[in-house]
Amino acid sequence: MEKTFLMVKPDGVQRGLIGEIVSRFEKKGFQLVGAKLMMVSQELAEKHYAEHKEKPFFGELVDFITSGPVFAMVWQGPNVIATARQMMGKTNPVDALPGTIRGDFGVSVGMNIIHGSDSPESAERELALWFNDKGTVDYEKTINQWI
Ligand code: DAT
Ligand code: MG
Repeated sequence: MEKTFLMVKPDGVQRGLIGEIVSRFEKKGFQLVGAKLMMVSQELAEKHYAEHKEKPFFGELVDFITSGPVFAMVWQGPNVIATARQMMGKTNPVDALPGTIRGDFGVSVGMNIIHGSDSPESAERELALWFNDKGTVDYEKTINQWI
């Protein structure tokens, strides 16, 4: 079953949006298989955002993601990678539609509340980086036959 890496960023944690965000993915029909509240090291932040190393905002990005606890999660379900990206909304909240997480709760591109893997390749890379095959639980939910 497809898995993706989702993370409530420090702004989302500070604003008390963990429950709201978890709830949206649960209600959609996806299954939570791993989660942890954690501080992000400089090293992990730089690896996570390696694709943006040359961008002018790289320093700000790393400073922001290490500035407070994040809530890192593994979610599972059919097409969860692409669907979670739709539910998050566009990167810049000004472009994110109402009804999406960024569209409903964000106003600035830096503090846009949530991260989600953008492809199967990044999901695989990010899950290995953040969960390293540890801290996830394989379990059956009987409700899945109705989803
Ligand atoms: P996404 O988080 O939607 O996958 P991304 O991978 O292009 O977007 O960028 C990673 C994060 O970097 C993004 O969530 C917010 C920040 N960011 C992107 N573009 C930016 C910009 N032009 N100025 C400042 N921060 C930016
Ligand atoms: Mg991205």
